[in-house]
Amino acid sequence: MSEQKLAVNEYLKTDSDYLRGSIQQGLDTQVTGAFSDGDQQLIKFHGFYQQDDRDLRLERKAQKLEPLYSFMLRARVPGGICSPQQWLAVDEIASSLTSSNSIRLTTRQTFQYHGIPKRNLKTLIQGLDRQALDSIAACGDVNRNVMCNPNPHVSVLHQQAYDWAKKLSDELLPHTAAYAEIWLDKEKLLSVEDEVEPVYGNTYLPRKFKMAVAVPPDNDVDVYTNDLGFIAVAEAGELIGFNVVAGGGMGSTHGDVNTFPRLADELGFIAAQDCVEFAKAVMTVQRDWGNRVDRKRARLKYTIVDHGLAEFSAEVQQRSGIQLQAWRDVVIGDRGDRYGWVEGENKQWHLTLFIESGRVKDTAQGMLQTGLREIAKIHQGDFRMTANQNMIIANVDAADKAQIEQIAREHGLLRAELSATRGHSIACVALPTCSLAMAEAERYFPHFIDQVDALQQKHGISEQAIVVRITGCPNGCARPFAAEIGLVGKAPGKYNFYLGASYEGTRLNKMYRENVDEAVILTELDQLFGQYAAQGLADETFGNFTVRTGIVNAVTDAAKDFHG
Ligand code: SRM
Ligand code: SF4
Repeated sequence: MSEQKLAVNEYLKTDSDYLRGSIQQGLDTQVTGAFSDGDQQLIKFHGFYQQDDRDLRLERKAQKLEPLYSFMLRARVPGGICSPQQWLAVDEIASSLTSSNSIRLTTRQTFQYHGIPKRNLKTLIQGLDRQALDSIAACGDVNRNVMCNPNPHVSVLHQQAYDWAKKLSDELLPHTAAYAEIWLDKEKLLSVEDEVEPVYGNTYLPRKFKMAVAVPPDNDVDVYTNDLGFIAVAEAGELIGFNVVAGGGMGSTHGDVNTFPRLADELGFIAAQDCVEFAKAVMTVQRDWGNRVDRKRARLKYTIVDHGLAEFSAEVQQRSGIQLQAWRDVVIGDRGDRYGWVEGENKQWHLTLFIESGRVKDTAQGMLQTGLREIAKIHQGDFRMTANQNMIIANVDAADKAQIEQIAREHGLLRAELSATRGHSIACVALPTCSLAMAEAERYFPHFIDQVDALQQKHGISEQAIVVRITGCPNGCARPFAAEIGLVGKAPGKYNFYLGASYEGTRLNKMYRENVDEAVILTELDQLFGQYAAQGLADETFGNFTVRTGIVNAVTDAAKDFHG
């Protein structure tokens, strides 16, 4: 059998001297705001992407100018927790070193900066480093930011789950000193021969790898959409172990039946102290078995589909020496955040703020960036970013509640009119920064949700939260294939329209209408909401209703069913 040629990125990784490439030379080059093509792949491992403002592309081209290159940098913040002091620094960096003047909370509990000129990258990374923050492995073919339920009202269990999420993140970091050398001016201490990557090797993983820790009944982290998920199992309020799921992912390509979103398979239960070794074994199986020829088929979900779950599971157990036990009963509930104040077991108070599409910015609608800054100046607890792009002001003393609430209110951080559906819905970044966007998402979200809210009101179903998710393309950054109503960008103003995922995130949706515009979507929703109001069963969610009544069929096997 003839050897298949590996994907270009595989050669780039092998030849990169453990992720150094010619990034330093690219940084020193003043004639262009860009990095070389090869380095554009390697900088992702350092946490940033080269972008250009797509709103300005044509104008720049007409003026015969190079695209206005800038960089998007994503920090690595396991479980989304940072201190007020860190937040103040994050905020100051956004104002002084980026042209977007904003901070973007992401669907994986961290933050991004947009519009960083090349000349500011090093200062920015050093600014983060001074606050013990970094961006290594926030992107690239490695284990990404590890998510963990941030709701601190179940403090003991949450803390235990978070501790493991943090450990998973720390233990699975790349070992290369490239980040420290290039960005933090650390001496090159090791020769390349000495610099080993015990888990990754010099070819790293075939593709990105994502992990999440869920604390039931909350499923805010959308655990089944991850490559590897740990669902906390507790006894008497203490963590005893995890149900493990593997092989989830959202990314797909329109019309390409070899690619599809998939929810993770349930593997079984392991003791809490085994989770790191188990994760390492899953990652090394993916490292060795994953597809290094076709990057579109390189995620763990395809490795599991191609080898079969039994073979995969046996290999992981054999490599780790950890025997999977029977799956424990857990109830998976809600994916939304709890807005407003909640008192924790620790007698501290926690305030969850809705941040539309995670965009922390001062606008005519609200001075969100200033508001969070003012809170950070007086807050004694911590900040927690959620997987729904929101922010929790956590661990507030009862005595400080009133002042924090007043600042939040004065700056538009507390929305009186927040509907149940808006509070459960998210959108990806898309235009103008995302080079892969085919349609608007973040900028379209407020208007679209206004229309959905109006239709829900019309049919008297406003109390029912419906999980709506919009993305500008089928890569699925806002996990749209796990939404009760999913819009996935196809072309400007046109979306594939999906229905039928479960409210809890345990069932994928299915395409209902292809390549349709807003008028069609709203006409359909008007009818569907009418049917739901008239025929929905007590406590029946909208997603379940669309499947029960046959409006869409449930997806039972993503590989076969998704493209319908
Ligand atoms: Fe994503 C690529 C933004 C979560 C699947 N994602 C991108 C890029 C970097 C575009 C690019 O490659 O040039 C986007 C940058 C836009 C911008 O201008 O900021 C981007 N992804 C995001 C964020 C910021 C969306 C958001 O609105 O919050 C999320 C950052 C998460 C983080 O903090 O790490 C984000 N991306 C996700 C998720 C959701 C999740 O992980 O829970 C997914 C689906 C789950 C999955 O991985 O399958 C996701 N992003 C992708 C993919 C498809 C991967 C695939 O397997 O096919 C791409 C494209 C790629 O990797 O080639 C992508
Ligand atoms: Fe960009 Fe597509 Fe991800 Fe949206 S889903 S941020 S358009 S890659």
